[in-house]
Amino acid sequence: MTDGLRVEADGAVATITFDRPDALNALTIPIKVALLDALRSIGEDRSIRAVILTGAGRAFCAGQDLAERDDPDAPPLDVELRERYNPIVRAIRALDQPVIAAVNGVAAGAGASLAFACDLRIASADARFVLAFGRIGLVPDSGATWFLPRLVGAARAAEIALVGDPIDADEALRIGLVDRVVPPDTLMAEARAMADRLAAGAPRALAMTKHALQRSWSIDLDAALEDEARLQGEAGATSDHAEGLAAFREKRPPRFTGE
Ligand code: LHQ
Repeated sequence: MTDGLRVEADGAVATITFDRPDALNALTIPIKVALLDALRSIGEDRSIRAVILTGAGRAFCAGQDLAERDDPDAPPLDVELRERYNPIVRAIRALDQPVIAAVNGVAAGAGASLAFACDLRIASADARFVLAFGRIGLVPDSGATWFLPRLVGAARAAEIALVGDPIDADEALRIGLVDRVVPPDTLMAEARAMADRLAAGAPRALAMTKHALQRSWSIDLDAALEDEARLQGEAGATSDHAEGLAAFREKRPPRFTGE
């Protein structure tokens, strides 16, 4: 556990909370190191079947801590990205467990990018996304140039990235940047309900689905069809598939084990 990041497991759901509310959960090096460690250990923990990423206070995450950049010994930006941000984005994508961003407030810069990297986004009505990079003379990073056009299409991505106007929760829902918008006081309950649903799913099939959706962006239809056939062969050989069929026949909810 590190100052600025809380990681809690409750049953099959792990919740990672950016916890530096006075600085809108801006990311320092220790927080980034702790986040990467947490993602890696969750990845090895088969008892965790879904992950929630959220922020304490009125922000999800304001991105890079700009005060940290005043340190003359701060690593160059490209090094900071290669060594700290990019591994975090890769770790979220590589997790077998689905990751839900519960966007409780402003998500700016790399904070927005981390929300984009998650599998699902539930936003509080108070949430807003700010592609703050351009305002400080930087380019979108931590996957923003890759995720944004895939989430909202090329034209909207260009406007969001180049013009940089904040996007409120309703607009984010309208353009497909978030999956649903809920009242602020119900956000965590809604995220938890979604996490519980995912945690009750067949873990290997969900993991294969997550990774297949990801791969689909870089392969053609023939390759995707073959990918699906290969994965279905694997999924069909699991005990969870047999359990799913038995539960259907017996008209009861399935009890998936991940086997
Ligand atoms: C902050 C921050 C913050 C420190 C609010 N840092 N204190 C990767 C590679 C390496 C380096 C470069 O960057 C990157 C990727 C990036 O993430 S670049 C983008 C970095 N983030 C930003 O530029 C966002 C800066 N923040 C803002 O624009 C605003 O604070 C937003 C729009 C997020 C929220 O605005 P307000 O709701 O009006 O809040 P505020 O500005 O009053 O902030 C509240 C406090 O939080 C304030 O501190 P204070 O002591 O005055 O109360 C801010 O200084 C602090 N804070 N963001 N990133």
